[in-house]
Amino acid sequence: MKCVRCKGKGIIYLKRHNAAFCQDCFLYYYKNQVKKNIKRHKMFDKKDKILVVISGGKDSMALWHILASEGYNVTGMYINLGIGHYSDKSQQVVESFAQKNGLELIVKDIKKEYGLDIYKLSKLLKRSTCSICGSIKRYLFNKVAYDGGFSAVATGHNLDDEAATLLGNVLSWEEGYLARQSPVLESTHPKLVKKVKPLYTLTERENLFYVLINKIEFLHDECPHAIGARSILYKEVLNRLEEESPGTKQRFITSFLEKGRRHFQDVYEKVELKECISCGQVTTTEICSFCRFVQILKQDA
Ligand code: Q46
Ligand code: ZN
Repeated sequence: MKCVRCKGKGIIYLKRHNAAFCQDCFLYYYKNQVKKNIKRHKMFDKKDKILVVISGGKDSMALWHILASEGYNVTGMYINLGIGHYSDKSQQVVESFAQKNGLELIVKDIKKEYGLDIYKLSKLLKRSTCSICGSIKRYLFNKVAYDGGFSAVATGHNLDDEAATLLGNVLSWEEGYLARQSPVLESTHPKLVKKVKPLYTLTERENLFYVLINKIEFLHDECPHAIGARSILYKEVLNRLEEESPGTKQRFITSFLEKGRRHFQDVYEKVELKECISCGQVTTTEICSFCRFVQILKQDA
């Protein structure tokens, strides 16, 4: 196996590109992909202040590392969601990386700061912990970014995540979600900050390789609530397709972005946005779900 770029010894083979790379050329390829994605979708530039959402897993750690090493103005944001050992361990990993590399980090603790408990809320509202958790995270990403004057919120979503989400949304024709699925979600309200996914063309395996080569510490464990999630089944199905027909995931995403997504555009634009009467953040209801969660738990105490 020879490296396609320098003809040295290849150490990683990327089936969908039918290409092998040595360590240095893999890093070159990886960096190039990220740079291209940022440029192609006009995500941000060096003058912009970027809030990078960090969970402590390989994808977000890779994103934080590459953006910082490429000289972007990045600040990490970690949310402690009160998920026992998983949250404590991931916070440690993230804080130690920030400290060792002299990177800015904002930490939010939903229990300590807002009295929120995703388990209590899930019981009281009869909703899954993931749906409660997702609402809280989305709210805080945007609020912290807006209050701090950031130009964009960057997340570590990879090609496997994006293809699995797309498959799930297509299977049930979730028009609203299909309209929102994009590597760049432009702001549609002055208080909504743009969302970007610079790693959307890179796979989980490539991100893992990147963190291993760069000796970046990361949390190997997944959130315990991710186990058994439907998205894992979709990933397995897509992996099977990818095995048989390399490039399936990338084609699925790129053709959707080029040809499919525009058909759902009006669904996205038609959503009526308001400002929460309690906190002023953007919502589709009178009071946003975050403020409702805080109220519900106060009443229950
Ligand atoms: S939503 Fe669900 Fe994640 Fe929250 S509870 Fe864990 S798995 S962290 S991406
Ligand atoms: Zn609110």
